[in-house]
Amino acid sequence: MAFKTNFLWGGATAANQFEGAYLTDGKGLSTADVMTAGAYDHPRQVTWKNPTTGETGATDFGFATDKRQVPVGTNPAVLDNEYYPSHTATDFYHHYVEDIKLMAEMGFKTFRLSLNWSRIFPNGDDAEPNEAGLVFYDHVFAECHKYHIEPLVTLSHYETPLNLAIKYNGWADRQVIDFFVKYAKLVINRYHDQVKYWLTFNEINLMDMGPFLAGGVIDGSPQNRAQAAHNQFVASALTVQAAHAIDPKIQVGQMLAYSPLYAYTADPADQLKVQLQQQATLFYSDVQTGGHYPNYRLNQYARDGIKLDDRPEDYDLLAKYPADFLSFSCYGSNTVTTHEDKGDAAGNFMTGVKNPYLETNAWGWATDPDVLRIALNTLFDRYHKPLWIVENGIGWADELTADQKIHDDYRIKYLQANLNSMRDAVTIDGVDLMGYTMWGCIDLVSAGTGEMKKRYGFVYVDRDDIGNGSLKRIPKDSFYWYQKVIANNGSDLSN
Ligand code: BGP
Repeated sequence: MAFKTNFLWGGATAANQFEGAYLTDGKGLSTADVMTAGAYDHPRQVTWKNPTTGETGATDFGFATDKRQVPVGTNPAVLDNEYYPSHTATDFYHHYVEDIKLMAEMGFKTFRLSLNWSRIFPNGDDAEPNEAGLVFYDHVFAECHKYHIEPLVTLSHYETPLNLAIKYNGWADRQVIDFFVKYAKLVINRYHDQVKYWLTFNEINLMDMGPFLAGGVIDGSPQNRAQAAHNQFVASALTVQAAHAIDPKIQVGQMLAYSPLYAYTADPADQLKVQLQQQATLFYSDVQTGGHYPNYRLNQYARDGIKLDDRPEDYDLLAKYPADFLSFSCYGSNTVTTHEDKGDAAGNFMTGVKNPYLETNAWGWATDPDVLRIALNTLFDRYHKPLWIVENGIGWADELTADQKIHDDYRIKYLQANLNSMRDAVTIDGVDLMGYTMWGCIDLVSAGTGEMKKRYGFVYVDRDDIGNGSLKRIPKDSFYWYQKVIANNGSDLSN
């Protein structure tokens, strides 16, 4: 057994972290555009302004104690004296021809990118779309098809038009369902000949941990987060329904942030903690891919006094139009325990304790050689739907040598272990896997820290944390390694 011949090898990006051109050709502001840069030891911030008094300030990204991302009476805003990494990012907007050519050189079969919603509907609730924004993506898709690269398009990747956040508290308001579905229908109608694979919301389960990022929710109370998630589920089902009506060959997937959880000890209390914490994540795929609200979540809502603003037909839609496939990001595993502190570990928006068996990178993320096999089997056993790994990779402060090379053997080593684990899931266990897109295939801004220094790419981009650099693209050693892996369809991972 081997990977199927049409296995979709490629790389992944997101508009807010890659495109730049944050106000070019009529684009409006998005939630990403008001987020400053942070680092491993200090969080990103959301800047704000009081429209009446003119007072300005910044709040750490995440939850403020009163569950609001910015103080009452203020709005998230771009301030003059701040640096915002999304504004230029690594400027895919002006480098897409060169970048897609580099992807083709590696042999990409697919390229995951997101559309910038605020490039198309600058305020989110506009009556008419911004044609210039749509034309940009016409060109991007044409370029992909020149090289037979199949685009995989995320409709919303951590950027809600800022106006929707300010006016409606983002996805907490049901009206946003209609704005999104109008946007989704417009782009699916326009691009269905060029784009067969679509994803609705990037890492939808981030609604629990970072609702401003996941859905422009400024007041992230538990009630609002539950409502925002519900609204995104309904919007996803309506998108599946519309996409199938527009073109039956289209497939719309869910996108989940998934890290297998391990118990630190054999104490049953630790096993139970693993199970309950897994439910917090799998709730999102139980609804969006499985088509039903699970009892464990409904009971929790009842206990917490959360009441959804729902309609009976919402539940029919969820059951009738679940996601066609389940895609997920997976960078490593997390380890949890009920016992006293075992030393904190970091991860993809999730925390736990340090796993003594695993090595970590400079940001504390652990490399786990078995993680993809475990993740793929868990998700396939639960949903029996095709899977797609749409993010996996390792952030590293790559160094450019005097002769303009990047010797990223650590990245090759990480990917060899991960791809080997993925291959075992497919060839030994028979998991149905559609493709693999390595995260941040060309260097881009980190979502978690806003840094450039935390690089993931096969291609280096000359740009630093304060906005200096020529934006020149330089293939790293891993570029040539991945080229070889794709050429032999994953049968030989050696370097
Ligand atoms: C995921 C996001 C991406 C991406 C990645 C790596 O959560 O979907 O947008 O950035 O993680 O995380 P980071 O950039 O924080 O290293």
